[in-house]
Order: sequence, then structure tokens, then C-alpha cells
Amino acid sequence: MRPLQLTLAIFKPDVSAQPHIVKEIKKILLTNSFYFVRSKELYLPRKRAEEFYKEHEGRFFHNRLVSFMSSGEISAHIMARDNAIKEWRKLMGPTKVFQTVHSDPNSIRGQFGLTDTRNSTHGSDSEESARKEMQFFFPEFNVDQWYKEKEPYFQNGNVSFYEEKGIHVEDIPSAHILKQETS
Ligand code: 3AN
Repeated sequence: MRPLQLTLAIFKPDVSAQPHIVKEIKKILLTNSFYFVRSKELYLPRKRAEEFYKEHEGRFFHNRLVSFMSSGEISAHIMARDNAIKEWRKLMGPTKVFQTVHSDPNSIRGQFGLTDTRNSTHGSDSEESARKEMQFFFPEFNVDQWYKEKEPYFQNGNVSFYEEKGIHVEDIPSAHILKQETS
């Protein structure tokens, strides 16, 4: 079996301001076999938003985009799944909401997007950008170590979802816990 793929998902300020939509999107991810590996809520200062969207510098929507992304709380999530990058982008739907509401009404952007800028969610578009983006939001997260130590638990479904933290954690065999407790 091929290893699970990691991607970075962001719930943008339009979504984060609406807890019932956050809940709905999390449900969509969980029912589509995504694992939450790490999650955090944060405010992105304007400078950091400019850095994150550096590739769009000079585009007509750039200022609007960075103002929006630093206008309120967001949440960032490291997600794992087979083919996670493509599957998450498929669930999100195309970028431009005004078209997506017609072309892909059941997608996340089709259902919850407000405008082409305020389009609910972000998803990395390649393995290279996923790595960069995970590093941007989770500098403490070591991708290679995760693949070595944790991926097999996720691959085999030996993980449980902890509501409180909003992430999946590996099921540690009791023998292992016993060993930890007695050593
Ligand atoms: P995606 O998020 O679908 O990968 P990108 O990377 O082309 O799309 O654009 C990044 C973000 O810039 C989009 N999520 C959206 O918020 C904003 N954006 C892109 N194109 C437009 C546009 N034509 N008008 C307004 N905002 C846009």
C-alpha cells in the first residue's frame, strides 16, 4: 500500500466566524476518510499573510486576499489520507465561488463560499507546497519523523479521533503503556 499523503487545509476567516460551518466542514472531512494530524486556531498577521501568498504578489486580488486572511481567526490543519492533496481540493471545489455555485454546488466552496476571495478554505496544490505550507503553520511538526513513527498507525486505521483536541491520535497498545508505566 502506498503511504498516506499529507496536505495543509485552512479554514479561512469567513468560515471560522461561523462555528456551525466549521463543524459541517470537519464532518465532510471525517466522512471522506481524512485524518486530522494537527490542528490550530490562530490569527495571521498581515505580514505573515503576505508571506504565505507571496506567489500572488502583483495580482489584482492580492491586497484584498491578504487583508481578508488577516481580518479574523483562521484554523490550519495537517490532514492525512490516500491522495489527500487532490481529494481535499476536489471536496473544496474550484477557486471562483461565483462560478462554482453553478458548476459544483455541492462542493465546500459551492455551499459555503461567499465571494471569489472569501472562498471558505485553502488546500495545498502539490507535495512541494504542502511541505512548505505545513512548515509555515507548524514549524514544530517533523514530516519525516511522522512518516517514520506515526504513519503506519494511520495507514492501518489504528487511531482515534479526540474531539477535545480535534485531532486523531494513534491507539497505543496497552502492553506499550504498561511498559512505559513500569520503566
Ligand atoms: P486556490 O485557493 O483554489 O488554490 P489560488 O491559489 O489561485 O486558488 O488563489 C489563492 C486565493 O486567492 C484563493 N483561494 C482566493 O481566495 C484568492 N483568489 C484567487 N483568484 C481570485 C480572483 N480571481 N478573485 C478574487 N480572489 C481570488
